[in-house]
Amino acid sequence: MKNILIAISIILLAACNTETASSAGDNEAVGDAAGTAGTGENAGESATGRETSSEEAAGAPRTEETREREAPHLEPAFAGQTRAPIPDDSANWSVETVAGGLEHPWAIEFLPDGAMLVTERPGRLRLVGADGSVSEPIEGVPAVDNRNQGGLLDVAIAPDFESTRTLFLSFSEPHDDGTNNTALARARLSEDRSALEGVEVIFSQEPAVESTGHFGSRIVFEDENTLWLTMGDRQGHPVRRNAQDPTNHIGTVVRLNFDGSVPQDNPFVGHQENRPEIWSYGHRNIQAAARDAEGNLWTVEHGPRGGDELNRPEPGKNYGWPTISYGIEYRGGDVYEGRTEAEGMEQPVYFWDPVIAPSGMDFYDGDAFEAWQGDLFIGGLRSQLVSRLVIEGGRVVGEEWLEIGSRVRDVKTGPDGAIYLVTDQPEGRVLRIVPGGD
Ligand SMILES: [Ca+2]
Repeated sequence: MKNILIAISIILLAACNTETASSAGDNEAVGDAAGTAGTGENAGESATGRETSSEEAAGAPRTEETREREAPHLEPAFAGQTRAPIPDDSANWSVETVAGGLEHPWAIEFLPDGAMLVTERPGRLRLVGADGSVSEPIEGVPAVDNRNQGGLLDVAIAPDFESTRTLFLSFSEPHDDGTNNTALARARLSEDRSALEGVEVIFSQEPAVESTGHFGSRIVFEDENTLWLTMGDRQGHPVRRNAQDPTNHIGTVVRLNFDGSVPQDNPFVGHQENRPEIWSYGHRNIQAAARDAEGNLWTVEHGPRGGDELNRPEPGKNYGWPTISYGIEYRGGDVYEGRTEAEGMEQPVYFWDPVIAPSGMDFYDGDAFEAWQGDLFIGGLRSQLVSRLVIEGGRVVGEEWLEIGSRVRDVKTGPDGAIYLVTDQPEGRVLRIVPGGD
């Protein structure tokens, strides 16, 4: 009997591991409910099939999302907070493959000459030429904990890269005791671009915990001196409760000087207990972030089932997770009390129910698509699309879906005006959205 139970346990564990391994990105969405395979990811994977809604027939504005909500009992706080109408103006586009053979690429960044740096989540950084050539791994990347959602994550070159060759990497920092945390490293790319020099870890999220999920993490430059790093809640109860406690870095955005020191105008500088690195808190898992033309930080985080959200994080503010949220738990049921509003907690600018599983975004400022100027393009994992948001006056007034057909992990406007993507696959690719087609 005991042997049978052990055998069953092993089979169940193997099943869970398969789920985890085959859906590394989507565990951002499904992983809270290890063991409820099928409720989240598989249902979501078929998300691109759309039907004409009865509302459309009745003359309501057309929206891209027409499926039933996961949490219809949670009412939006204001009109237009979800399911914005499809914009009248758009552009014809098609997708080209630029490069392939990349293992779970996580981030793409352009160098001044048009070559690309691409991270692979298992722990490699490569150069991809404009001609699609893929380099050997660049030497000197810090060791990463690449279990599940962890690994080498974002890459960003400093504003003064041309003179300093400075770049930043975010990653899952491993420790001997099995814990890990999101971390930020600064390094210099060697002149021949084959190695990193002077690698220095300038920030480590505290505390380190035993988890392989919800690391965030995107790097966004505010200006020539400061940057934001987005993080996650480290997945699961009770650790996620820390997102409501700004005396630690769980579920926060931090703002740092380029050497990792704290800018003295950060909101909690001088506070007795709160961490001075924190810019905003109460976030679940921010895998998409970008700066708009006015210099504001925008983020999109993986929410619970039916609760992905867009925020414009402001200094010192609380974005609510997990006390308030749209959506429900992946295993079903309300998140704690099922509240969407509370005193002192910010509403999302926009939310998606069902989720798109967001990862990577950019404001478009290229020359190739006149109709898309200033719009926000957000990559979707389970939704396998890029969501184009038209934003006016701090609100989303339009949403269009560009269906890609692969899990989109990062989005970046290229020097040629095309929108570049990387796909989250064992044989991941660099794609680009170009004008033309239908
Ligand atoms: Ca929130």
